[in-house]
Amino acid sequence: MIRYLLMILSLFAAVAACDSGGRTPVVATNVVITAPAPGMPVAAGYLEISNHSGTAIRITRVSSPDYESVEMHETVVEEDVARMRAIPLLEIEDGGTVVFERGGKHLMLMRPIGTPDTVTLNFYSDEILLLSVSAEFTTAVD
Ligand SMILES: [Cu+2]
Repeated sequence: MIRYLLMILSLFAAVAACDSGGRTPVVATNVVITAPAPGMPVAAGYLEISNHSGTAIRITRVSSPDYESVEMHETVVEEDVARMRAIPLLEIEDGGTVVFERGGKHLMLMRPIGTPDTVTLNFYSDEILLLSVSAEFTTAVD
């Protein structure tokens, strides 16, 4: 059995281009960052992103001050073989939610900078910061 302990230190959303009246335009929930396996320079991130901005948003880039590189990936099964594919651009319609989860879309965090125990993820639409999320690593226990 695998048990995941999650502690979200802080969770906040930056202001998107067309915020009106104090409603949070882009919201992240269920943020999970899995601790990397020993000796592996890669961690995975899962979360749900909901768009309440009043217009479609396009996530074009994800970055982190704690990792040299963050990519959006999707696991697809082709001829019974699971493969990962990079997602160059992710559009979320107004009112829509995109789910990053095990076996589906996920974030790959590559090459840690130092030894982070809290990870911040920044989601951009070109140069506009849509969402910033910070979470501790989960601890996976077999
Ligand atoms: Cu991947």
